[in-house]
Amino acid sequence: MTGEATGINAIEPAGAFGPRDTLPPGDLPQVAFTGRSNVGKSSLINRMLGRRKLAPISSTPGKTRKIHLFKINGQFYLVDLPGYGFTKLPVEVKKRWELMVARFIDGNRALRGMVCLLDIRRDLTGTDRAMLLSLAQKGLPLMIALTKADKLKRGKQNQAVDKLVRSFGGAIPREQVLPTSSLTGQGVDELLANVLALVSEDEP
Ligand SMILES: Nc1nc2c(ncn2[C@@H]2O[C@H](COP(=O)(O)OP(=O)(O)OP(=O)(O)O)[C@@H](O)[C@H]2O)c(=O)[nH]1
Ligand SMILES: [Mg+2]
Repeated sequence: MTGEATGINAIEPAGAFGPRDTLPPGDLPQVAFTGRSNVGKSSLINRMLGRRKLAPISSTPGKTRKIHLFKINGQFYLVDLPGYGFTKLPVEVKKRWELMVARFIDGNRALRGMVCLLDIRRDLTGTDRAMLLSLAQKGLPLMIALTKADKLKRGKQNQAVDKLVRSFGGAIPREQVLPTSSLTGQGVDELLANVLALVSEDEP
Protein backbone atom coordinates (compact mmCIF):
# COMPACT_ATOMS: atom_id res chain seq x y z
CA MET A 1 0.00 0.00 0.00
CA THR A 2 2.98 2.31 0.47
CA GLY A 3 3.23 4.80 -2.36
CA GLU A 4 0.45 5.27 -4.88
CA ALA A 5 -2.31 3.26 -3.21
CA THR A 6 -2.12 5.36 -0.06
CA GLY A 7 -2.26 8.61 -1.94
CA ILE A 8 1.17 9.65 -0.72
CA ASN A 9 2.67 11.43 -3.67
CA ALA A 10 4.65 14.37 -2.39
CA ILE A 11 7.34 13.93 0.22
CA GLU A 12 9.37 16.95 1.09
CA PRO A 13 12.16 17.12 3.69
CA ALA A 14 11.13 20.13 5.74
CA GLY A 15 14.18 20.79 7.84
CA ALA A 16 16.26 19.44 10.69
CA PHE A 17 16.20 21.26 14.00
CA GLY A 18 18.84 21.11 16.70
CA PRO A 19 18.78 22.33 20.31
CA ARG A 20 19.70 25.89 19.28
CA ASP A 21 17.16 26.18 16.50
CA THR A 22 13.70 27.58 16.78
CA LEU A 23 11.16 24.93 15.93
CA PRO A 24 8.91 25.76 13.01
CA PRO A 25 5.36 26.90 13.72
CA GLY A 26 2.86 24.05 13.86
CA ASP A 27 1.07 24.95 10.65
CA LEU A 28 0.03 21.37 9.85
CA PRO A 29 -0.76 18.23 11.89
CA GLN A 30 2.23 16.18 12.98
CA VAL A 31 2.89 12.61 14.06
CA ALA A 32 6.27 11.93 15.70
CA PHE A 33 8.37 8.79 15.99
CA THR A 34 10.22 8.15 19.21
CA GLY A 35 12.25 5.33 20.72
CA ARG A 36 15.70 4.18 21.72
CA SER A 37 18.59 4.92 19.49
CA ASN A 38 18.99 2.21 16.83
CA VAL A 39 15.46 0.84 17.34
CA GLY A 40 14.61 1.56 13.71
CA LYS A 41 12.74 4.90 13.61
CA SER A 42 14.34 6.25 10.46
CA SER A 43 14.03 2.86 8.72
CA LEU A 44 10.33 2.62 9.53
CA ILE A 45 9.62 6.15 8.28
CA ASN A 46 11.46 5.37 5.06
CA ARG A 47 9.55 2.13 4.58
CA MET A 48 6.20 3.80 5.29
CA LEU A 49 6.92 6.42 2.70
CA GLY A 50 8.40 3.97 0.22
CA ARG A 51 11.65 5.93 0.08
CA ARG A 52 14.72 4.04 1.12
CA LYS A 53 17.08 6.95 1.60
CA LEU A 54 14.89 9.73 2.93
CA ALA A 55 15.79 9.61 6.63
CA PRO A 56 19.42 8.62 7.17
CA ILE A 57 19.89 5.15 8.68
CA SER A 58 22.89 3.69 10.44
CA SER A 59 23.88 0.56 12.28
CA THR A 60 25.70 2.88 14.70
CA PRO A 61 23.35 4.26 17.35
CA GLY A 62 22.90 8.01 17.53
CA LYS A 63 22.50 8.60 13.80
CA THR A 64 19.58 11.00 14.03
CA ARG A 65 20.68 13.94 16.16
CA LYS A 66 18.15 16.51 15.17
CA ILE A 67 14.39 16.71 14.85
CA HIS A 68 13.70 15.95 11.18
CA LEU A 69 10.41 16.99 9.64
CA PHE A 70 9.02 15.46 6.46
CA LYS A 71 6.09 17.20 4.83
CA ILE A 72 3.67 14.79 3.21
CA ASN A 73 1.33 15.80 0.40
CA GLY A 74 1.55 19.35 1.72
CA GLN A 75 -0.92 18.17 4.37
CA PHE A 76 0.94 16.87 7.41
CA TYR A 77 4.36 16.17 8.87
CA LEU A 78 6.04 12.97 9.95
CA VAL A 79 8.68 13.75 12.54
CA ASP A 80 11.83 11.69 13.11
CA LEU A 81 13.08 12.38 16.65
CA PRO A 82 16.61 11.68 17.88
CA GLY A 83 16.78 8.37 19.74
CA TYR A 84 17.29 8.17 23.49
CA GLY A 85 19.37 5.77 25.57
CA PHE A 86 22.54 6.27 23.58
CA THR A 87 25.16 5.89 26.29
CA LYS A 88 28.30 6.98 24.47
CA LEU A 89 27.53 10.66 24.71
CA PRO A 90 28.46 13.30 27.23
CA VAL A 91 25.73 13.90 29.81
CA GLU A 92 25.35 17.55 28.75
CA VAL A 93 24.71 16.59 25.15
CA LYS A 94 22.10 14.04 26.20
CA LYS A 95 20.44 16.60 28.48
CA ARG A 96 20.27 19.08 25.62
CA TRP A 97 18.61 16.51 23.35
CA GLU A 98 16.15 15.48 26.01
CA LEU A 99 15.18 19.09 26.60
CA MET A 100 14.82 19.67 22.89
CA VAL A 101 12.50 16.66 22.51
CA ALA A 102 10.51 17.60 25.63
CA ARG A 103 10.10 21.12 24.25
CA PHE A 104 8.92 19.69 20.96
CA ILE A 105 6.32 17.45 22.55
CA ASP A 106 5.02 19.69 25.33
CA GLY A 107 2.53 22.26 24.25
CA ASN A 108 2.81 21.28 20.60
CA ARG A 109 -0.78 21.70 19.50
CA ALA A 110 -0.04 20.40 16.03
CA LEU A 111 1.07 17.04 17.43
CA ARG A 112 -1.75 14.58 16.81
CA GLY A 113 -0.08 11.44 18.06
CA MET A 114 3.12 9.53 18.64
CA VAL A 115 4.51 6.31 17.28
CA CYS A 116 6.64 4.72 20.02
CA LEU A 117 9.11 2.15 18.82
CA LEU A 118 10.41 -0.77 20.87
CA ASP A 119 12.66 -3.57 19.65
CA ILE A 120 10.48 -6.68 19.63
CA ARG A 121 13.33 -8.83 21.01
CA ARG A 122 14.30 -6.63 23.91
CA ASP A 123 12.93 -6.00 27.36
CA LEU A 124 11.68 -2.53 28.13
CA THR A 125 14.24 -0.21 29.66
CA GLY A 126 13.38 2.22 32.44
CA THR A 127 13.54 5.05 29.90
CA ASP A 128 11.14 3.24 27.54
CA ARG A 129 8.67 2.76 30.34
CA ALA A 130 8.97 6.35 31.59
CA MET A 131 8.53 7.66 28.06
CA LEU A 132 5.43 5.56 27.39
CA LEU A 133 3.82 6.42 30.69
CA SER A 134 4.47 10.14 30.35
CA LEU A 135 3.03 10.16 26.83
CA ALA A 136 -0.01 8.14 27.94
CA GLN A 137 -0.56 10.65 30.75
CA LYS A 138 -0.52 13.55 28.33
CA GLY A 139 -3.45 11.90 26.60
CA LEU A 140 -1.71 11.87 23.23
CA PRO A 141 -2.86 9.06 20.93
CA LEU A 142 -0.12 6.42 20.98
CA MET A 143 0.78 3.64 18.64
CA ILE A 144 3.44 1.18 19.61
CA ALA A 145 5.51 -0.35 16.86
CA LEU A 146 7.47 -3.41 17.91
CA THR A 147 10.33 -3.18 15.44
CA LYS A 148 12.51 -5.77 13.68
CA ALA A 149 9.69 -8.34 13.82
CA ASP A 150 11.45 -10.18 10.97
CA LYS A 151 13.83 -11.50 13.64
CA LEU A 152 11.05 -13.54 15.30
CA LYS A 153 8.50 -16.11 14.15
CA ARG A 154 4.83 -15.16 14.48
CA GLY A 155 4.30 -17.12 17.70
CA LYS A 156 7.17 -15.32 19.43
CA GLN A 157 5.94 -12.00 18.05
CA ASN A 158 2.54 -12.56 19.67
CA GLN A 159 4.23 -13.47 22.93
CA ALA A 160 6.19 -10.21 22.82
CA VAL A 161 2.96 -8.24 22.25
CA ASP A 162 1.24 -10.05 25.16
CA LYS A 163 4.18 -9.45 27.46
CA LEU A 164 4.23 -5.73 26.74
CA VAL A 165 0.49 -5.31 27.20
CA ARG A 166 0.62 -7.28 30.46
CA SER A 167 3.49 -5.24 31.80
CA PHE A 168 1.42 -2.06 31.48
CA GLY A 169 -1.52 -3.60 33.27
CA GLY A 170 -4.12 -2.38 30.81
CA ALA A 171 -2.73 1.17 30.40
CA ILE A 172 -1.87 0.30 26.81
CA PRO A 173 -4.52 -1.67 24.88
CA ARG A 174 -3.43 -4.55 22.65
CA GLU A 175 -4.91 -2.89 19.55
CA GLN A 176 -2.32 -0.15 19.90
CA VAL A 177 0.62 -2.56 19.65
CA LEU A 178 1.80 -3.62 16.24
CA PRO A 179 4.71 -5.87 15.24
CA THR A 180 6.49 -4.16 12.34
CA SER A 181 9.43 -4.78 10.05
CA SER A 182 11.10 -2.30 7.77
CA LEU A 183 12.72 -5.26 6.06
CA THR A 184 9.62 -7.28 5.13
CA GLY A 185 7.05 -4.48 5.41
CA GLN A 186 5.06 -6.35 8.06
CA GLY A 187 2.66 -4.02 9.89
CA VAL A 188 3.77 -1.02 7.88
CA ASP A 189 0.56 -0.46 5.90
CA GLU A 190 -1.49 -0.77 9.06
CA LEU A 191 0.69 1.73 10.85
CA LEU A 192 0.49 4.12 7.93
CA ALA A 193 -3.31 3.80 7.87
CA ASN A 194 -3.40 4.66 11.59
CA VAL A 195 -1.15 7.66 11.07
CA LEU A 196 -3.28 8.89 8.17
CA ALA A 197 -6.40 8.55 10.31
CA LEU A 198 -4.81 10.66 13.07
CA VAL A 199 -3.74 13.48 10.80
CA SER A 200 -7.05 13.57 8.95
CA GLU A 201 -9.18 13.93 12.06
CA ASP A 202 -10.57 17.36 12.80
CA GLU A 203 -8.58 19.34 15.28
CA PRO A 204 -9.28 18.13 18.82
N1 LIG B 1 16.32 -6.77 10.73
C1 LIG B 1 15.89 -5.49 10.80
N2 LIG B 1 16.77 -4.49 10.97
C2 LIG B 1 16.29 -3.22 11.06
C3 LIG B 1 14.90 -2.94 10.95
N3 LIG B 1 14.73 -1.60 11.10
C4 LIG B 1 15.96 -1.08 11.27
N4 LIG B 1 16.90 -2.03 11.25
C5 LIG B 1 18.36 -1.82 11.41
O1 LIG B 1 18.60 -1.20 12.68
C6 LIG B 1 19.63 -0.23 12.58
C7 LIG B 1 19.14 1.12 13.07
O2 LIG B 1 18.15 1.62 12.21
P1 LIG B 1 17.75 3.18 12.18
O3 LIG B 1 16.51 3.29 11.37
O4 LIG B 1 18.90 4.04 11.80
O5 LIG B 1 17.41 3.43 13.74
P2 LIG B 1 17.01 4.78 14.47
O6 LIG B 1 16.00 4.42 15.51
O7 LIG B 1 16.59 5.82 13.49
O8 LIG B 1 18.38 5.17 15.20
P3 LIG B 1 18.90 6.62 15.70
O9 LIG B 1 18.77 7.57 14.55
O10 LIG B 1 20.29 6.36 16.11
O11 LIG B 1 18.04 7.01 16.86
C8 LIG B 1 20.08 -0.23 11.11
O12 LIG B 1 21.20 -1.07 11.00
C9 LIG B 1 18.88 -0.82 10.38
O13 LIG B 1 19.24 -1.46 9.18
C10 LIG B 1 13.99 -4.05 10.74
O14 LIG B 1 12.76 -3.92 10.65
N5 LIG B 1 14.55 -5.30 10.67
MG1 LIG C 1 17.36 7.66 13.08
